[in-house]
Amino acid sequence: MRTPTLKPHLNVSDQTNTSVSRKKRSFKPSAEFQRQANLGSMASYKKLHAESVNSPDTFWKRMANEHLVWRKPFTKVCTWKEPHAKWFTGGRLNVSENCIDRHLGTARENKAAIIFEGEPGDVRTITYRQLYFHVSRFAHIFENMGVGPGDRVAIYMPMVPEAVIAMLACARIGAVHTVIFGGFSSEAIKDRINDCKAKLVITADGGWRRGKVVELKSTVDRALAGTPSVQSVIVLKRTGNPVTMQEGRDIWWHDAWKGGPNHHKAKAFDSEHPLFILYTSGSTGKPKGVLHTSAGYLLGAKLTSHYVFDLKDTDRYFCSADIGWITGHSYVVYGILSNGATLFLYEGAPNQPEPDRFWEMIDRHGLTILYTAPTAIRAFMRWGDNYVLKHNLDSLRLLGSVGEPISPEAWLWYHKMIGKGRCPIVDTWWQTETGSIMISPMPGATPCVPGTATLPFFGVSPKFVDDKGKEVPRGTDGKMVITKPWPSMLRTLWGDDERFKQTYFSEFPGWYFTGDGARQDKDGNFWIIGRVDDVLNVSGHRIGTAEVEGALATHPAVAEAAAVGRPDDLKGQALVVFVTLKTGHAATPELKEALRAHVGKEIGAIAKPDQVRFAAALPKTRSGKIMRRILKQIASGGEVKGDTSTLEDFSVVAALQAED
Ligand code: 7RM
Repeated sequence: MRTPTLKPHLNVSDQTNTSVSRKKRSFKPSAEFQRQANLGSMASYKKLHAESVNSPDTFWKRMANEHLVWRKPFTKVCTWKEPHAKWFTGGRLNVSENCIDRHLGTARENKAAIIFEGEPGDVRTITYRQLYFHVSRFAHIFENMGVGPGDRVAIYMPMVPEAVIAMLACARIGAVHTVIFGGFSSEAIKDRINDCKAKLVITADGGWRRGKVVELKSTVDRALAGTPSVQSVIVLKRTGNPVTMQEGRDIWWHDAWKGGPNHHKAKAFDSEHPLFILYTSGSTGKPKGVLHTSAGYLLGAKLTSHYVFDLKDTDRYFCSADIGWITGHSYVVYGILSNGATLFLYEGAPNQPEPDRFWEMIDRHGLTILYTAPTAIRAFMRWGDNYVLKHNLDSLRLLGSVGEPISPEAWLWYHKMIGKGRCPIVDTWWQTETGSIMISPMPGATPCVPGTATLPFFGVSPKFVDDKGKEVPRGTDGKMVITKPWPSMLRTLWGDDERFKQTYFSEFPGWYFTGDGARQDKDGNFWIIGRVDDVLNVSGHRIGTAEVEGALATHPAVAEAAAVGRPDDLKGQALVVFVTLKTGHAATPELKEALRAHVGKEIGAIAKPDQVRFAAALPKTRSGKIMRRILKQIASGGEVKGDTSTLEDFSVVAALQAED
């Protein structure tokens, strides 16, 4: 399947063409930051990057030996038979041991691995030693339940330490976790569990979000009505809200916990042993199960955390992403704990009880690094500077951004208001599929220019091409491809290798296609523009328009639906759906609300359309394809421009513009 041509897509989410970015302000790392940095000069960056792309085997061999704990050394660095990569063949290790046991017997043993704060204000600290004990117990519990290497375990949890413990316990016994974001509906859970045939589900009675309990167990119960593979459910008591426990299937976390052994000898697994499946949106209705394996993934997460976050033993690192997303996998769990830093984990919303929650926590816990998303930064800006100014943010030394392009305005606000002009900002570009950060400044080396993710990480070699795969000149927008395999790249899509090839390696044979449009400026900096496929980025969440359309199509009133994005100040993109109704259904405001609720039920609240527009007909080509490009322009309130010659009936467009 070819993605549509570039042009019409690129202008939609282009937040980089602002007056500020034209000024080309550059922020060099301070001498003070450079002195203490894990990588302290452009010369060292250039040297290592050159080595990583020119002699990848030498580079990755050294990095894998320096950064990972091996039980059995690998014999071959990389085997690349497009599109399948194998890294560190012959090697064996245990990912959980690399995140926990390696720190035991060192000065890190009794330091905080996790400082947790619940939304209601409860605080708990878990040392590396204690984390070892918790994970060991659950590794035994899972094994006793009949879960073994390669078995799938679904995790549907709030942001609490037990979620991290569950992930690490899976890794410890070689089980494959699939974390499902707590905002997904029972339908979405069911589809994911059935796709990977999970045996065990780990959930909670609920979690706290904006002062309310998010029910998780009841949502799981509805999903499990249609998931024959699930044998057991472990339920953490978090909120104390009543839940139904099904005899013989469900067991409380604290009951399972009682009397188990405190030590678990981790077995070593092959470098390519599957570590997790993470479902993500693509351009068709069915979510893709991105598969990551052990050694390469862990090395990517570990190394980028070391260099990009400049992680130190003394850091108290806060990432606001949920563990249900790839950011939560790589930069809440694996990259941070494998480096032995202290992870700060927060359960709830940034504006609970007041919009200064993050700043208050940073001050109280003395947090040193904050990694968050542009959509959150835009919300902070909107809530007002006073919430920030009330608190002392002196402990912060580094800031990060991920998930969508950060506008120069938001960058400058983040830099001045939160970083007090003192903290470097790492704007990190990467994807669920890439496993770890691919383009980002090195905070002690790279001059930052607001709006650009700057330069590629080690081993990353991007190119920009036109629709035919021909490289475009510097400064020109192109589709971004990655030309060489890297250790943390996805290995396949679970159960659908064909789709894996089709999605990532068919458009430009030989290269991995990112799905993003981008350009490189004359200084070599990379400006990411946004998706060129039918994937939206709503508040940093990936949503496939086809998924939303598929959900709407199952509503009895809907004849046809088309979902598009429209630029939105707060969310980056807002989701607008155009719907034609079956005869006998009236276009009422109540039906609009019902359709929004229906999408919420089918996918989850994050996919609820911001706007539902009824239409008598949708603009189509003569061959019957919906022309989303035109709908996008209408949704954005703009003129309908560009080629409309393939449009079957122009009056449809006029009618759409007149409506709503
Ligand atoms: C980590 C993550 C991936 C998509 C990606 C981009 C967009 C992510 C940035 C960005 C501009 C960034 N994984 N994206 N980071 N765009 N600058 N720093 O977000 O799989 O959920 O999304 O997100 O379009 O393709 S993801």
